[in-house]
Amino acid sequence: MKPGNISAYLSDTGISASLKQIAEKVTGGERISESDGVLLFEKGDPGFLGALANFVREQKNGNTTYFNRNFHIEPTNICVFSCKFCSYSRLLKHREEGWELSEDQIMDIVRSYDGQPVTEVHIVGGVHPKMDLDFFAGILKKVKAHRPELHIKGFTAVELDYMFRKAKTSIEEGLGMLHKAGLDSLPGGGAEIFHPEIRSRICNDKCTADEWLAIHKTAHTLGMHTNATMLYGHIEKFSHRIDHMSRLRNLQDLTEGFNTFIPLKFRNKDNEMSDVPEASVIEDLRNYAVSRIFLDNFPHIKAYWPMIGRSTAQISQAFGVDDLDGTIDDSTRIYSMAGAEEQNPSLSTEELVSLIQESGRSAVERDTLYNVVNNFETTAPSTITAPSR
Ligand code: V47
Ligand code: SF4
Repeated sequence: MKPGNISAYLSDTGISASLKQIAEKVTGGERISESDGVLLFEKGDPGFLGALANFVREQKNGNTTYFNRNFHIEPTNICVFSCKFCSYSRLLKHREEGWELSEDQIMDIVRSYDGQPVTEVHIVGGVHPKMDLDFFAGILKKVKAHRPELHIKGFTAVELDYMFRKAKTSIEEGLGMLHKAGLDSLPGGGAEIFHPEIRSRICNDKCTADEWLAIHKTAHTLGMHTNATMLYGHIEKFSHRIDHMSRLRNLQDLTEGFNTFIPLKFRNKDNEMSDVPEASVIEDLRNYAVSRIFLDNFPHIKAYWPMIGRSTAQISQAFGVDDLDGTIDDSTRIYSMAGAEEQNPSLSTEELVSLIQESGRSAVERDTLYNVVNNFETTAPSTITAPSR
């Protein structure tokens, strides 16, 4: 499915003057303001937002949708923090359901992918009081010694902030040490919603927005690429989402170190925010679209398919998304435990390629830094284009 053409909207007299002005800015290559971003959320219907986001997407990434072959390691779900949206952390409650992997167990997981054409391992988990900087530096060295070409994307800024404080080291020193040990890039987790009005209510005890941003800025300075996430669809307002993206856009202007923005849909199963209803699929799509339009300096927007499910992942490609993450196994328990769409997320490369091609896009396998690993020719019989207005 492809959205309608934005020029049809621009010549349509039925559309509000303010939305038309924003569309003209975007098609003219001009950056939109924070108030424009809020207005898009408030007034933009899905068809209009999809058409405008698709214009940006195709300018940046053409018809390509990327994926990669990766696997996940979650060293522990024991966590010293108590984010209200988290269904995963087990420190105070249900400690018996917690897991803590030893170095050997982690290396067993790495070895279990020997001979498989994976290019990346994503290491992320809870913040365990005893898994410290030295423990993780040792693991990074072992993984690199075992499989030097495997890209290690690991540790959210929240995990790193805690590790560095415990080790009484600066961000520069701590990150420098992990980078030297084998850490190649940082995932985007822990960002949640930066604005203190919301952050104080959903994750009061972990690192602040400024601390999160400082860690990513330092990583960029060290030459590492990173991602950024936003946990949306709970108690935040549209203005908080735009504030979040604006802080990221400002840092990206300085460093150009972010690769990908990943909106993460809040799931409400078994957590302290279970009374908060989840966003609709339409809202998910509108959110992808506004992210693509607002973050004009982010190369990629990723839909994390295990969270939103395969169908929404397909449609998201018409709303600004150009990356569907990886062909991964069922090891990402942070989502399945929160009620994600895919309870056993596993897609073969062939399945992911067809999922992309059925959407009328060209599937490209990438490595973590978006170098092309494999280009799959489009074999989809037809592209279904939504009728122009
Ligand atoms: O920061 C926790 C989220 C994140 C819930 O960089 C929840 O490629 C929804 O960092 N509902 C960690 N989300 C995951 C992460 C990530 C994921 C995919 C790709 C990348 C990347 C990074 O998981 C946390 C938090 O925002 N999360 N609980 C929940 N109930
Ligand atoms: Fe810990 Fe992360 Fe869960 Fe927060 S979201 S409680 S930091 S595991």
